[in-house]
Amino acid sequence: MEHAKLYERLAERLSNLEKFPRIKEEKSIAALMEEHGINRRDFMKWAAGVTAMLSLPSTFTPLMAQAAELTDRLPVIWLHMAECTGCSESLLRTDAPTIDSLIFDHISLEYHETLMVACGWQAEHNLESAIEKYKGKYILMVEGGIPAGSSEFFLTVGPHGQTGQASAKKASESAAAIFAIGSCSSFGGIQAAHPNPTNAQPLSKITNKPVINVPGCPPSEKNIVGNVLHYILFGTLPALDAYNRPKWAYGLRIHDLCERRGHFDAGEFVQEFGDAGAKKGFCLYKVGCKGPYTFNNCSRERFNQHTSWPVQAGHGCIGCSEPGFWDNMGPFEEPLGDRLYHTVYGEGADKTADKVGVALLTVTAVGIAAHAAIAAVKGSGKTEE
Ligand code: FSX
Ligand code: SF4
Ligand code: F3S
Repeated sequence: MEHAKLYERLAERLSNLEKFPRIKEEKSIAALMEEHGINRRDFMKWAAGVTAMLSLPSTFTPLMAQAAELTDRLPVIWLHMAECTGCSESLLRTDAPTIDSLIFDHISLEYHETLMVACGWQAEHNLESAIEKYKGKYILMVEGGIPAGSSEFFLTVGPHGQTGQASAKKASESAAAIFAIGSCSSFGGIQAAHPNPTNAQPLSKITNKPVINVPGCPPSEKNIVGNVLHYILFGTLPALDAYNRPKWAYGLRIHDLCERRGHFDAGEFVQEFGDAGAKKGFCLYKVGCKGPYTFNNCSRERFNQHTSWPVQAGHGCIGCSEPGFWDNMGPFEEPLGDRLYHTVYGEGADKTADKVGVALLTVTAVGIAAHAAIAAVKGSGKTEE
């Protein structure tokens, strides 16, 4: 769609949304930001960043700002299954509130076990009434793998002892959009790692409705909030890859935009942690970096307001946004070597990248082969742009 037409369509959607009553009585996002010393200029700068992250033209920045302001029209139900709560922490655990975390405050969060005051019967009642009240309108976010029984280990939630599986299934039925937040909910995660004692499953195996996966252990706050804003703006599913991950966030490999990539291409590797190469910021492939096999935007967006990310901190990517990474990507501090790893776009591309890292080809050959790998990845994507 042409940009002008798309702009018009999105502007119309937002102005319709604006007519809906605010669900929360609390302060506007502008007032919230002012209270935390964030001025309009910072807010617009942030909106421009999110616009670029979602691969939209910069002229869409005012729409993005408006979408953020309208997050209080959106009821959200957030369920916890089997996990470490790292996904929620990713968004909330900041020393100074970021705009992303303030947006999360602003959203009408109808149910979130970590954040809400209610407990026991009251909490269960809140969940039931939110599902009923906002039928067909709420966004469901599920964090955690879902133990699906068939062994003596399973998950129950609340005083009625409802299984997590039943609770996730029920909440999915009336949701307007469903996000699996984190690798546990997207792919099963640590619970589903061998031998998977609770028969933990991804959310997509529990419901028949479409699930947008937002993996990462945890996913960055940017990817969580970006998905909410995308939904407010478009009201439709984003373009997804074969693992139902939004392409705007998971379309490229970590390796493609890594700041150490020049060293990979030049054959300059850290041989062991703390050596001279590590001090010079060389490539971490030989100490286990799985960036060549991992689709995520960490190397571009980083974490904590663009402060840092695993590779910048000196440890390789462990592939935390890939299906089954606990079983497939280990040992985390050793290269995968010659093992073929079946990625989203087929093993061919990764086979090439893998061989490149292991064989330490000449600089030119490395460059060519790596670019061939990227081209192969791009050329064989099987979903629409
Ligand atoms: Fe933890 Fe969330 Fe990992 Fe899982 O993040 S950070 S174990 S993806 O479900 O809490
Ligand atoms: Fe960066 Fe890892 Fe790729 Fe090296 S192997 S360039 S550290 S992503
Ligand atoms: Fe995970 Fe790798 Fe990013 S380990 S956080 S996908 S750098």
